[in-house]
Amino acid sequence: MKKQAFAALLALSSVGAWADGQVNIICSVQAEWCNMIATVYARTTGVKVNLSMKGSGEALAQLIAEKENPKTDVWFGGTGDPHLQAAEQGLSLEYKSPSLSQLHAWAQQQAQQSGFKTVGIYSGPLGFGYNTELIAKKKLAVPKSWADLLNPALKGEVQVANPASSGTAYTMVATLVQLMGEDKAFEYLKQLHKNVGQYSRSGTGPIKAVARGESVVSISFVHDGPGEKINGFPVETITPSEGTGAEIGSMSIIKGARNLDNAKKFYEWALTPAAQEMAAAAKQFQLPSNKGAKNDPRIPDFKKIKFINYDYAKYGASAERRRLIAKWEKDVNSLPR
Ligand code: S7P
Repeated sequence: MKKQAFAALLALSSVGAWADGQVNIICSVQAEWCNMIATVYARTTGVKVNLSMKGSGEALAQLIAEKENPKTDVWFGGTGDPHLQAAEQGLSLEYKSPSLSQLHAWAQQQAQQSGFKTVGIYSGPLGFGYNTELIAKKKLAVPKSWADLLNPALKGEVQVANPASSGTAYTMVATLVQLMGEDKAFEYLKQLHKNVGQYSRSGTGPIKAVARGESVVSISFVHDGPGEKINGFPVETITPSEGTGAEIGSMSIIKGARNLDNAKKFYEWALTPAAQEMAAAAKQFQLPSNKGAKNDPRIPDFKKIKFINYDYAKYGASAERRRLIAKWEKDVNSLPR
């Protein structure tokens, strides 16, 4: 959506002071996108939007904590695996949107796999971000493969989030396990650990650190790169030559939502092409799930990326996530660097 269209949408709205109630949303995409959807939705519908911004891992933790007394109506965005765990743990509500047939197959599959307790709203590939100026200054080669990240010259220069708190980093662990087999993947993670300068709490932290010159390379969703570049930072992205995984960013209605009607209305709106095009307007370049949404040219070209056949059902299961994270803590994170 163009800036002028967004401004016109705001100007058109003349609704009263939250005459139509409220909706409480946990928003797990970046702040600019969260704020844009909240503002446009509130101004065009008269529904007050209470936003709480949290990464996917943290959002799931909050929903578990408030299970007996939910304060959230909709969980918008965030990696798909924790949305599947929320579905499995009875935290989200079954809801079959009449718009499902307008969505790409991967988004519909996410809904079916969860018993219609979540739905795909975007997708994006996992890869690397790198600081072009630091790479040149340190005379390093651009990492093109998972293997390249083990280069001893990158010691302390790789940033990735902690899989225990971040859906992005969990996607990395699950991707490597599927790509290499579990034993080799954990051997790889132990080697990678030597080059990791810091495990951040949130999945978007590493590419921001790279963009600001605090680290050379990040393991990140590559759709988070163009926004940093637009903001003037020297950052590029690449996907690994051996293959990679992708997230199915998802949305769920919370079971026990206090504002259920408004939750369903927001959910329907968020699946429309116009709402999904706001991502690019907010400098976020995930692939929208509605087939009718216009795709910004800065969205990664999925046809040029080598993908693994990511098993969302298996790696979205709570027991598998718990097992892999515990193993990562014990076998990898406990090692000295
Ligand atoms: O909006 C950018 C993005 O990378 O952040 C989302 C997610 O909240 C990341 O969560 P973690 O902090 O738990 O890794 C992604 O879904 C999204 O693409």
